[in-house]
Amino acid sequence: MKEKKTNEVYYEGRITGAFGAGYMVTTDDGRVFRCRTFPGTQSGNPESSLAAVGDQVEVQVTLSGTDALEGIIMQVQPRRSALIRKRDPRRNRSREKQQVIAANIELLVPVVSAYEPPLTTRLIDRYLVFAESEQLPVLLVVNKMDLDDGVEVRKLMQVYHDLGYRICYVSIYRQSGIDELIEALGGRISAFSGHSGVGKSTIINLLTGVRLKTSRTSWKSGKGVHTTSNATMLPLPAGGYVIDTPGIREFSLADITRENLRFYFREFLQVMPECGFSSCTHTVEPDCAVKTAVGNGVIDAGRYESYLALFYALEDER
Ligand SMILES: Nc1nc2c(ncn2[C@@H]2O[C@H](COP(=O)(O)OP(=O)(O)OP(=O)(O)O)[C@@H](O)[C@H]2O)c(=O)[nH]1
Ligand SMILES: [Mg+2]
Ligand SMILES: [Zn+2]
Repeated sequence: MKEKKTNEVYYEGRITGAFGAGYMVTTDDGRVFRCRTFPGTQSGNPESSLAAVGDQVEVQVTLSGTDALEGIIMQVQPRRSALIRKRDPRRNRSREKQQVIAANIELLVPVVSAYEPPLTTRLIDRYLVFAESEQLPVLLVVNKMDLDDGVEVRKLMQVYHDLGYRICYVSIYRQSGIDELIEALGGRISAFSGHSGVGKSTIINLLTGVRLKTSRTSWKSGKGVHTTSNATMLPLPAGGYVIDTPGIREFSLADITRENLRFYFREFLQVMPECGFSSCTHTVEPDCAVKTAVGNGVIDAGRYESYLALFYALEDER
């Protein structure tokens, strides 16, 4: 019997896939390892998921003659940003409060569709609040423009355009708006998120040439059945990555309170100083400049309704 000579090698890499208990780690020079965590894995993010797609990690690989494909995650670096889903306390077997869906993303891409499922601005506002609170750039994508003449949808989206958010209108069926989308992603690490059935996986398949599972009917069940169940990070031909996240129904606004919510509606910032009370919540107070601006049409009424809905919901989310 030949004596095996083993030696340990360490690599820096990024988690590019999460599958049950295992992770795929891709190093900067393109090596790919199947990895797992172990009780001694050092976390830079206590109280949160130990490892998630997008995490920067150090892995230990034991070389034993042939090229090794498996490794152990020794250390997870602190996250610069995180998309989080709140745990269902009834199903939460681990003690972590927050489940990280994707880490270190540089661009949040909320995807909506013109129809099927119908476009709801309330969800867009929720994403925007999250992005503003994390100081994360946003790109809004409206898919399935083939199902609409575009007039109504563009009218609904005009408010976001006026607020300075970039919007890409695409149709995968017609292959329209794709070049503009690729340009807008700009080599960054982007997280696509949105209701089930809006076409996230279909868009990502087209951008990356990878075949993610898509579904014809998932949104119709209305039960949050998602075709995509694990976050996957895929390289874009022109640089950067896209993360296909499961359609997020309960997007956690963990760091947002009734007190700071007002700062995440960017159009409130200019008028807020004119409110009668410096601590004005823009809900029931008299002499409120935000409410006046809504009355004048300076602030969009739908946006203000989203503010109120979030304001009153925040208490319950704690
Ligand atoms: N009409 C039309 N349908 C589209 C377009 N893009 C995607 N679809 C369809 O929309 C359905 C859902 O697409 P998916 O890519 O699975 O949606 P998803 O957002 O990934 O859904 P989950 O993984 O469940 O979150 C599929 O039947 C697609 O073929 C489009 O541009 N136009
Ligand atoms: Mg999908
Ligand atoms: Zn006010």
